[in-house]
Amino acid sequence: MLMPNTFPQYPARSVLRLDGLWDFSFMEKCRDPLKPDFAKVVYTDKLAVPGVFDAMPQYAGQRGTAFYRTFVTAPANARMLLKCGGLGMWGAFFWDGQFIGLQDLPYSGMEFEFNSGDGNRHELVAVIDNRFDFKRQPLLSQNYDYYCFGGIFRSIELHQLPQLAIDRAQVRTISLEGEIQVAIKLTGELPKQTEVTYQIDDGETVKKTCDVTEETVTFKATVSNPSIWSTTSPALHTIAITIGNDTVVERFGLRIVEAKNGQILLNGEPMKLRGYCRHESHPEFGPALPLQIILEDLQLLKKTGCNFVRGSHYPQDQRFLNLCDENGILVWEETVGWGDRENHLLNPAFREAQLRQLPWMVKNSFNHPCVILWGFLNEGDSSLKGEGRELYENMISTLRKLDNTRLITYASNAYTRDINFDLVDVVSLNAYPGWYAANQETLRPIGEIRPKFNQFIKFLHENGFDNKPFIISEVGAGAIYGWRDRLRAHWSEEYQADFLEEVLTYFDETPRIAGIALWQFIDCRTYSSSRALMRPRAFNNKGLFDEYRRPKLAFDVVSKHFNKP
Ligand code: ADA
Repeated sequence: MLMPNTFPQYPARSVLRLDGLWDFSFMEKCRDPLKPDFAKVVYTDKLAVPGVFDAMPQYAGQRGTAFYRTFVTAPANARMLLKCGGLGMWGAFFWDGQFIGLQDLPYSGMEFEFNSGDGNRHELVAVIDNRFDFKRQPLLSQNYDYYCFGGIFRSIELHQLPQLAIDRAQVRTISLEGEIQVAIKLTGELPKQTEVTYQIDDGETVKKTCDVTEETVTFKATVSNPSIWSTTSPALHTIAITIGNDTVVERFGLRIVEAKNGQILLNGEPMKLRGYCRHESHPEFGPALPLQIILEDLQLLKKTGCNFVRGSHYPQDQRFLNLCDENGILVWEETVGWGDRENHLLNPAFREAQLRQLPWMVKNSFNHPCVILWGFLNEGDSSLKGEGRELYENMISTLRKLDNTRLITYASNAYTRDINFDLVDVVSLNAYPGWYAANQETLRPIGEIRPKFNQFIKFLHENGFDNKPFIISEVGAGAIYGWRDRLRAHWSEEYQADFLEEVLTYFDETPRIAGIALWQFIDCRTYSSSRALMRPRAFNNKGLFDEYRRPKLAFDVVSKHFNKP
C-alpha cells in the first residue's frame, strides 16, 4: 500500500488513507463549532483533503465554519485511531455524530483513539473553523505575518488498532559506531513483560523479552553496518519492530549534535548552518502543499547551496522532513508563536496551548536526523521578567525532558533586552538592519548591517555567552519579483541582491556566527487588511523566490556564497 508519509509504517494493521474529495458545507456564523447542529448542515459541495477551502474561488478569503464529511467502512466495536497530519485554524472530529477528538493546535499532527461502535459503515465529519477568536484559538492572531488559512492541511489516516498496539519507537544514537537506544511506546492492554522482535535494515532478526515500564519498552541495540548521517552523506537506517500483532517500521539516522565553544557540532565536526526560513505556502494551496511543490522546494534549496532550513513558524509537514532526511538538509523545527506580547504570554489558555504543542512536535519528528534544533515562540517578548521568563523556563524544561538529543533555541528580537539567553543551547536573533532602517532618511542603508550584529556579538561577550553558538535566525530585505530599478531602491530586486551580498560577506567573515537563516525562502501570502501597507500585494516579499518559485536577482548572490566549499 502507498503510505502518505514514508515513515513510520504499520504493515500489520489495516490503514485507510482518507485523502480525496469530501462532502463540504460552509457556514458563516456557527455559534458553537464544538456542538454544531448537524441537522442544519447541508452538504452542497465537494472539496479536496488535504486542501484549504479559503483559497478556493468559491470561498476565497471567507472566515467561518467548514464541515467536511466522508464515509468509511470499519468493523463494529473496533479500536480505531484517527491521525491527522495538521490543520488550521481549529478542528473537531465527529464519528457517527459523536465527538471523538479536538485538533485545536494548528499545524500539529495529532491523533485520537475511539471505538468504532455499531455497524460497519460510518460517517466521519471534520468541523474546521478559521475565525480569529482568542478564546477558541489562542495560538493564532490576526497580526501574525502569514495568512492563517482554514482547512485540512495534511493527510488523514484511519488505523484499526490491535488490543496491544505500538504507538511509536524513538531511536536515539548512543555512539557513531552504531549503538542505539530504542524506546517503544505501547498503547492498549499492556502486559508487564513482552516479547519483542526487531530487525535493523536487512540484518538478523533479534528476539528478546523486555519489561514494560510506564507504557514503554526500552532496549539497546547495535546497527551492524553503521553508516553515519551527515549533510554530505545522509545515510539512513530502518528498524522494524514487532510486539504481539503489531509492527512498526521507523527510519533513523546515526548522528550526534552538540553545542560547544560557540560552535554547532555535527558528529564532532563544526558546522556552519547556511540556509533559509521557509513558510509552507503557495497562493493556490496555502500550506496544503502538493508533494511536487515540496520536492521542488527541496531542489531549489539544494541548488541555492543551503544546508539548513528554519521551518518557520510551525510544526512541519512530515513529508518535508522525510525529504530533508534524504537530502542532508538540517532543520530547525518550532511550534506556533509569532510576536506574542505580555497579553498572550501571561494568558493561561495561551500558555497551556504553547506547552501542549511540544510533545506532539517531538513525538512526530523524533526520528528525523535532519531535525537538530527545537524552537518555540518566534519573537515572543523575551524581555519579560517574572511569569514571562517562567514560560520560557517551562517550555525549555519540557523540551529537555522530551528529548535530550537536540539543541534548544528560540528566535529573539529583543536584542540586548533579552533575559532568557542563559536558558538555551543556541542564541538566535532576528534583526532587520538595513531594511527596517534605524534612520529612514538614509538612502540604501546597507551600512547599518554590520554595526547592528557586531554590537550584539559584543553584548554576548560581555554577558558571558561566548560559549553559546549564535545564529542569525532572520535577516532579509523585500523585493517585488520583476521590479528592476536603476536607483536600486527599497523593494527593487537590485536592493535585495546588494543587501544579501553585504549580509553574506559579513557572515563569511565572522566566525562567531554559527549559522544563518535568511528571511525568507519564498514570498508568502500575508495580511489582507491595511496592515498590507507594509506588505505590497498582501505578500511578505522577502523571498529569494517569489510565491511561484521564480528566482529573483539575489539568487545568484546567495548561491555564490552558499555554494562556496
Ligand atoms: C519577523 C517575523 C517574520 C516576518 C519578518 C518580517 O522577524 O518573525 O515572520 O514577519 O519579521 O518580514 O518583517
